[in-house]
Amino acid sequence: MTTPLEKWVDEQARLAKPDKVYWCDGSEEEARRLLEVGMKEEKIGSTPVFQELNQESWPNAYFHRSHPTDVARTEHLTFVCLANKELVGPNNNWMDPVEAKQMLAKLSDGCMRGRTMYVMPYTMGHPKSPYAKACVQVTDISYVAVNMRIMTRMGKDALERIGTREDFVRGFHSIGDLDPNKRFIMHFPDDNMVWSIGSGYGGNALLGKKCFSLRIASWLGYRESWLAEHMVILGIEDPQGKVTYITAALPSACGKTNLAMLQSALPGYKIWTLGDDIAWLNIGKDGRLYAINPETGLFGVAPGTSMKTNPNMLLTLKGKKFFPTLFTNTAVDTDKNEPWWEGLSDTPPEHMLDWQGNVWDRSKGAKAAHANSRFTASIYNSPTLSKEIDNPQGVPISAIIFGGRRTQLIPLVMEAFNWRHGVFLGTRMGSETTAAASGQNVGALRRDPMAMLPFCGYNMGDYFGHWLDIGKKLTNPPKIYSVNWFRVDENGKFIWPGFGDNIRVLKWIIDRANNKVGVQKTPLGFLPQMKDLDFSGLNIPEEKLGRLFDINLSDWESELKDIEKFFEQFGAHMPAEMWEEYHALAGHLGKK
Ligand code: GTP
Ligand code: SPV
Ligand code: MN
Repeated sequence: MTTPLEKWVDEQARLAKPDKVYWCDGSEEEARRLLEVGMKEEKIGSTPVFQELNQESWPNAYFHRSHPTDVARTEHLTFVCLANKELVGPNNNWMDPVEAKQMLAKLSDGCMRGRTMYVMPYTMGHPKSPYAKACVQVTDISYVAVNMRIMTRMGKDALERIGTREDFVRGFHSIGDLDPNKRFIMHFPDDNMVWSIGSGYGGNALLGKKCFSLRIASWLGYRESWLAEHMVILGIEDPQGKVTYITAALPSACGKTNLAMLQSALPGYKIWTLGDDIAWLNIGKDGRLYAINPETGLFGVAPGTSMKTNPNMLLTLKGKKFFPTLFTNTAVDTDKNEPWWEGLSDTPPEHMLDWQGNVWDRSKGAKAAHANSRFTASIYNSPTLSKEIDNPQGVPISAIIFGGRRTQLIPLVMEAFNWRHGVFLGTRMGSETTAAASGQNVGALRRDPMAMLPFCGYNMGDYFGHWLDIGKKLTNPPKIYSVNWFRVDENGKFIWPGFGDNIRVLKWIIDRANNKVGVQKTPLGFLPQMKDLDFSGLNIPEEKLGRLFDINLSDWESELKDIEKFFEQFGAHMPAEMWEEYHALAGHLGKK
């Protein structure tokens, strides 16, 4: 008897017409074979898909260079297709699902000719977790298949979990001809399906990641009473050995991976890593919020990663437990056959190819690695891996952090008055844009509620309402905080040292969560009393640190206008409670 899974795969093969169909088992031996295929047979243009790097200095490392037009998520080509346009909201591009499927079927007809279709059964979440979801993705490039082995739990357990069920999540992926004009990343939440063609890059192609675990999963969570969030999950161990678990939502390229592996600048404190990008949050029987990381890998920003900023990440990249580690669009040191990116070392190597494969000429001043160049490494290689990583129930969360990249205005840290006010802090988040998405003016301020603007698979007004509903169901909710590592001084320099010193802020947060310290009440929220922040050993004048908490009323005037304009887009979908919070804040700041 043919199972629904086999039937679906067969339909995809009949449409895409690959030369071969290959079912992946997710094993190491298979990954080694696929890397060989990527080095010897498959190409992007004339470049082999993979290149082996120096196995002595960078064990298990392989390099991939993508098409130069295909180096980041493409939000303008990303669509959510529900029959009712109103449901997807102004935060998503919309196309009618029938029309979208017709268009995609035409583009996909024969798109895998001459190629292999890799079939990848996988789960997001531990296969034993009640919160995990069983999925399958097909793709026509070894790069995606090897990445998915690192990022998800692929193979037998997933096949068993799917069995003869119909409700598995379907992902169709083809690089097509990599023509940006024929590139679409389309979501069909009512069919549990993602259809992506024309891109081989990260969030566009590894469909278990943003496409399923956030856009489709947020929609599932809305209907099933849970949350799918763009959040890191970590445990903070204090000097007494007590571990407090928190999550933090920060927009793309704003510090999640760094936070997840932070090397504490305060003696006695230690960070345990559970996830660096996505958290699924469920309400436990005890009325607390529990987090699981649906992923198993770290697809992180390379530039800026070094032994100084993030030593645990570098140790993870050189870890040998789980094979392999991939580098995408970094530069390559041609003398040593090693990956390199800005920030890895103070002086760039003598001879390099830049991310496009051209000889790098330092006199031209251009960056050698792409600003959104990335590594893919298994979380199991992390020296800070939490022992709770495979706990099917997840970990209980004591605090939720919302943060953004704001050079002005937003204080270093602040606590919400209560859950509802905390949700408001999330909804009014803004961040200066980064290179993680293409086609944007990097550095421009955009509102990015809960760091989910590009990833919420339905109307964000309804999503805010959903957050409020979840709060009502939690008898023991986490406290909510806002943070900002990125405030600058008059010379445009970051005031806060960040990275390992962020533990000082986390310490205050867990001290609050454990009711050890008080606060000062301000119109914005609860701010720390300076005496409770451990700044010991920091070589920064008190006066300068104080500026991290300045409230500048005239800056807030334009901020409030911008928030109002943003909220208005959601019309009747915007919860009244959020407008009440808005007016309360405007009133406190003396604005209308
Ligand atoms: P995505 O993978 O795109 O979701 O990004 P992310 O949120 O995981 O960001 P990541 O930790 O990779 O950091 C992105 C950039 O921010 C890197 O260039 C880091 O060096 C920089 N960064 C991270 N933490 C800090 C910090 O505390 N202070 C400053 N100034 N920069 C930081
Ligand atoms: C992000 O942009 O938030 C990422 C990278 O984590 S991607 O997988 O491309 O979404
Ligand atoms: Mn991310």
